[in-house]
Amino acid sequence: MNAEAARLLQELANLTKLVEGSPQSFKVRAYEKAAGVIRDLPSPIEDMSIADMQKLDGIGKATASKLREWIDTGSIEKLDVLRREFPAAFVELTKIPGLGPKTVVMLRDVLGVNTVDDLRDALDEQALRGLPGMGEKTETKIRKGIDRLGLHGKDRRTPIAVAMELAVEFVTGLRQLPQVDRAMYCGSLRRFSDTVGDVDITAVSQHPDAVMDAFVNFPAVRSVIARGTTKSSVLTAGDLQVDLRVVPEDSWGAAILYFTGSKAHNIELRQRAIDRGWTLNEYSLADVDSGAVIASRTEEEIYRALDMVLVPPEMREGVGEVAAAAADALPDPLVVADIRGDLHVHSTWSGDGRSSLQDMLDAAHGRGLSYVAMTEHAEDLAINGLSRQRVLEMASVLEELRPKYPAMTVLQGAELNIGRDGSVDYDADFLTVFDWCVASVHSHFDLSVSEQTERIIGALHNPAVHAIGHLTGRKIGTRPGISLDFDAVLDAAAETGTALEINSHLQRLDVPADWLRRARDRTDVLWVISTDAHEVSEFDNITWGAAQARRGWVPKAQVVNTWPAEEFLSWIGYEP
Ligand code: DGT
Ligand code: CA
Ligand code: CA
Ligand code: ZN
Repeated sequence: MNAEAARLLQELANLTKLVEGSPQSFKVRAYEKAAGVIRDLPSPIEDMSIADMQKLDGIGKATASKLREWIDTGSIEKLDVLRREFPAAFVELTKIPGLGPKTVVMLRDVLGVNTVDDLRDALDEQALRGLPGMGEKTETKIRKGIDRLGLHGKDRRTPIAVAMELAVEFVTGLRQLPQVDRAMYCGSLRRFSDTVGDVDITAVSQHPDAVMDAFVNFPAVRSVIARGTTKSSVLTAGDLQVDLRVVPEDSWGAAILYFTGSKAHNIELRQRAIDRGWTLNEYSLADVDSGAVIASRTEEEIYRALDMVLVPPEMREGVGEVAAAAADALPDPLVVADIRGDLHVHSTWSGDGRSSLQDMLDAAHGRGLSYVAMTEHAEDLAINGLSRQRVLEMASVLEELRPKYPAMTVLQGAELNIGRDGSVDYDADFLTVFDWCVASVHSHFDLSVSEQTERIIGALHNPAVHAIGHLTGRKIGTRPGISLDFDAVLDAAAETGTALEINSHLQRLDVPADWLRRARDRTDVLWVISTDAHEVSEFDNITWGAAQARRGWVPKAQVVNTWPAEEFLSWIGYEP
């Protein structure tokens, strides 16, 4: 319930931005803050009275009574009114970079633009350029934004971060039902695509009817598209479709294999079955003539029968994995347990960190990491970077903390900002204070390909820089990444020995998987998988970083933080 309540508050915040014409108004910030509080709340919100809620830091009376209204009645009148005023198709417009709430409301009032498709029409008619503050350049920028976000019509897809949260909630809810023996999300989400068209859940139960009853009544369900005994589909807020299929225990392996896809992967598997006189469908791998089942209960058995090693779900894209699995030539799949250090971590020393330095180190230690780099933001990030003075203060704090962690090497790092010209913070002399530096793009997202490429190559050549953080700077579904000549970046990374980060945040997953795959034969490039954690719970994001690396066919040996401490520390020239 808390996750759903937090989403409703966030939706209230988003719609209020449109009413107030500003993303920064007091009300908007209050809703956003409350959403964050509810999301992290350990106890169920439905057990709290209005008075209890108001005792939470960040929840005022108005928000508390809206939450109570939702718990008691299942809806919030204020939200319903706003949804009528600003339908989902209209709200979509606010996701286009450069279009603020004021502008989209103006476009609606002046040009009758209600949807992204309307906006495309208006652009085609050059209707925007006469409006205040708009010209030909703005039109081009907006058009590019629409194309790159894939926001139009049937192509509309949901970012993995949004879909994952919902899918996990559904799967957890299903597993808690006494009638459910197994449940798992499949489809593009299990393959770890950046965006998904819908969520496909497969479950095993002896009582499918009871399962469907519970499913269509889950808190996140906004409306029911179809309700059957073995298959149902629902829509959640934000119009994400979730399909649930209940299958017999005997078919579990065949079913999750089939519904995980991809279609291209399934077609190649089916061909291997046909070559052997068999059929493969969502029920089983079976002999064509006798109908005898050859394998069906687990994916492993099916792959084995087809003379293949198991293909990790993230690799099932029909890009050569079937041939590789038949030749046992897949890269050894990288798993979380392979990762021995985290080299991009923030604490409250950075203005946007949410856990203290000591809590972050305790958590890293508790996870059994053998090295960790505290990479606080650097001085050029005006709002929350560390001044030189603060860096030196932190050095002595770290010195005091180190003896607490005999089994873990604590590095003083920095997340440097790559300037427009490829330069970074501080100066060459001062940078020697740091044991490990990540350099990332946090500004100037709109430069040309050649400018961006040169900028990154400049940072790669900086002797203080060990790794480039979140290479493209994309936020999936909200901000396109910078344009780069990736091959030139790979060449420079190889030449300088600077690693490229795979950022584990679900909103980032940066370097993108298709780029990683493009680099899969580059044995000369080094990678580092980092959480970029800003609070203790975000160390868990390493699960996503490992999945991203599998999806990108990244060879384990080239990932520097899978190396034992001694090897890694000698690579960076660290002397305690
Ligand atoms: P999405 O939802 O567009 O992000 O991508 P998927 O891969 O999740 O596709 P979806 O939801 O249409 O179907 C789920 C899986 O069902 C898909 O990955 C493969 C499997 N499948 C097997 N055969 C077929 C087929 O003939 N048509 C479709 N649509 N899916 C199939
Ligand atoms: Ca799907
Ligand atoms: Ca589907
Ligand atoms: Zn960071």
